[in-house]
Amino acid sequence: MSKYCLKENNVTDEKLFHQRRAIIKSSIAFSLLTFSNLVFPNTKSLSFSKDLKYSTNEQTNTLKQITSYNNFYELGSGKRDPMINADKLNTNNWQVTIDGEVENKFTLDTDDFTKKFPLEERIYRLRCVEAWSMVVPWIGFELNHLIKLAKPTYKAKYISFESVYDPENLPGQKRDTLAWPYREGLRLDEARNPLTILSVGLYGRLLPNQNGSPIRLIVPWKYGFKSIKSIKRISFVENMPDTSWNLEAPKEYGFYSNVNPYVSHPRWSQKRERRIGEFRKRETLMYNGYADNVAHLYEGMDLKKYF
Ligand SMILES: Nc1nc2c(c(=O)[nH]1)N[C@H]1C(S)=C(S)[C@@H](COP(=O)(O)O)O[C@H]1N2
Ligand SMILES: [Mo]
Repeated sequence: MSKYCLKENNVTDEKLFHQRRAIIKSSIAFSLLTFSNLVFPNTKSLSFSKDLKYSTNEQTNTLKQITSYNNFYELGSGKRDPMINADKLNTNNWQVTIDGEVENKFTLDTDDFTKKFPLEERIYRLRCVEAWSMVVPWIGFELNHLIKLAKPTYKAKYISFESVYDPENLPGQKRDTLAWPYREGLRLDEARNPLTILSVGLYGRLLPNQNGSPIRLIVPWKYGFKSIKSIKRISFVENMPDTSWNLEAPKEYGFYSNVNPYVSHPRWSQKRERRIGEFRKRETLMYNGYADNVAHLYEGMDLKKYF
């Protein structure tokens, strides 16, 4: 299971993965199966193709690590709270509104993005991506697919994202720990970069609630908080949008939030990081190791000023 994305391992297809799991009769395999049924209450599996071009070859984190150590302030501010409170997120009749400076405004409902996304072709890709101290086999599609459908007008310079707002059910939203709903933003060219994906699943199944069900962003070269979960609205806008963490602590969290070991957070160095499940810290790489793909987006910018 943890070798899900290794290039030399050809058993990465979801069906083979499940068949193989079914025939391994060890107790470890059994407990994995039970655990996976617990975190994927919705047993619907997704069809997708592998995308090795944008996948890391590194060992993936386990399902248990990926689903029990999370940040999702709507479900509480402790790392285990999102798992404990996962059932408080109601994803029934979910709709995502796409609006703002676009020729085509539209809404997507869960079925649209889990089985018949309007492109009417299978666009789901499996990508192993290192982001926020874990390597996760995400299943998703490039945000650029959706941008092409929406057809931004010449005025659209940024995209603003909003998460679910449901203070009656979400324990974290009963207090104003953050400006709710959770908000994030990207410059349009960052959003169009092929590394930027909307994810709907991991390890072959729909996303567990604590990981941002039913749809969340993954921006691998930025700090974790840019990867907004449980998205309800995607708006194309002319001006740089507000983001929840920037509103909360503007000196600590800027709009760009590119992983950058040379620019410290005011309260801590960002030179080293710990991968979940590892003891030794690693050196943090510029743009989280994706410099070849994204450095051109920031050419000529003062990265200390635009942090
Ligand atoms: N809506 C929402 N999205 C969110 C957050 C949040 O609190 N609310 N936390 C962010 C932070 S700080 C991180 S590190 C990542 C964590 O994603 P993961 O739990 O799937 O690893 O989600 C990001 N997206
Ligand atoms: Mo984070």
